[in-house]
Amino acid sequence: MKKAIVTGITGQDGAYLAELLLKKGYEVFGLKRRSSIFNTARIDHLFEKDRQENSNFKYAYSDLSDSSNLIRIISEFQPDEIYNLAAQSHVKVSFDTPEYTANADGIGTLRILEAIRTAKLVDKTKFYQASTSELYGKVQEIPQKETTPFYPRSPYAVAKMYAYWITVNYREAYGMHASNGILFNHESPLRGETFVTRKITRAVANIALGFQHQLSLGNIDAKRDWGHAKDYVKAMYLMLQQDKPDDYVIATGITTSVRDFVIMAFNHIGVSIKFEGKAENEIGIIDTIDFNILKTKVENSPLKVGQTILKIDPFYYRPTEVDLLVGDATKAKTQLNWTPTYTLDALIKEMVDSDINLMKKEDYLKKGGFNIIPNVEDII
Ligand code: NAP
Ligand code: G4F
Repeated sequence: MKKAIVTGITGQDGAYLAELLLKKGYEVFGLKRRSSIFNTARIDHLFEKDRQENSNFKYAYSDLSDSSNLIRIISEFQPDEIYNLAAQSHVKVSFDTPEYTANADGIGTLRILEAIRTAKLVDKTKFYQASTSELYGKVQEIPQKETTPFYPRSPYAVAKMYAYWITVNYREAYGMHASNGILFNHESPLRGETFVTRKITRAVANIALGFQHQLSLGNIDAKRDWGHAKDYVKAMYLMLQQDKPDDYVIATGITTSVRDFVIMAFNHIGVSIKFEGKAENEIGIIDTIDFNILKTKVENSPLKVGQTILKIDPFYYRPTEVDLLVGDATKAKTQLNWTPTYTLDALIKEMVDSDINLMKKEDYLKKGGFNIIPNVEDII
């Protein structure tokens, strides 16, 4: 039985990857950090299975700032594979917490690589680093591929740049099986609520139900290449099954603006939007409503034509923005036989439907609508 350590187990990708590896018969050791509130909602179903069926899912407390903890865990568990998914992953937050972000996202990767060396596991343990399309930042080429020069535009991206190169360096210096997945944005019903896609799909649900009046966003003209996290964790796994380590872009090859994401998400409930005004004064207004569609999603919705449901709030602007990302995943297609299976339309449908179901639950109202994650029994 293969053994894998997954850092960032409580995050979106940690949850999907753990489920995938368990299905493939791995023993999975998830690393989670201590929190003052429960932070395991995305993986609680795996704990339940563990208790009921004595399955192969275990976890330990850990933090990427704690070298001795990482050395102890890696030495004791002797993993075949380590997937380093833990990170302060929010780009805007990294401008407020640049030093912490550098420590966790940059030096944290070094700590794991050094722990592998200290535990004398260089020849045994394969390493995956969660690299990012944010490395391309102010893009030097369209679309972006493995050979496109990096131009990071945030403390997050700069920290991830260190992590990328230290992974390459340990591969070249010590012969480690260490690979970078340069993943473009990937989303799901489990996506953190402060990333723009989930913020939008939650707002669509809440606005349709009358729990929220307006959605406030920042730069709606930014463009992203959005895929589904389920597809992207498969690529992580495939990278570590190769004879040789390497770096791969994982993307759909299609780019869409935040504005169009909003339009598509509201269209899914039968609402079309028109935009008025410019820049910070721009607003989104309900233009038409197809009540036949809306009724199938939310009965007795209070939505009305002419209602303003979107406004721009400069609070969400970033000091330096990444305007456009679109990836070329030809290498992954050719060498890993990886292709995305979700269209953006299907992704949005799944996220909006999931959030409508979530918001309808009594629990949601009781808890004020925060910190609730879809209870997805079988997420892969
Ligand atoms: P996420 O949902 O934000 O999850 C991040 C995980 O890291 C959470 O489990 C979090 O714990 C944990 N974490 C944060 N700081 C930590 C620390 N100092 N020590 C230990 N654990 C820590 O992110 P994701 O979307 O799953 O992304 C997974 C990885 O891929 C991240 O490294 C991200 O930067 C990278 N990435 C993501 C995307 C994307 O579009 N999703 C694209 C490219 C790369 P808590 O649950 O306690 O917060
Ligand atoms: O959803 P976002 O916060 O994702 P961003 O910045 O692209 O980063 C995500 O993807 C990266 C891969 O490229 C990961 F490495 C990273 O960890 C994270 O998962 O923002 C997307 C776009 C940005 O241009 C942002 O300015 O949406 C724009 N945006 C507009 N209004 C907003 C908002 N973003 C957020 N979070 N909130 C807004 O209200």
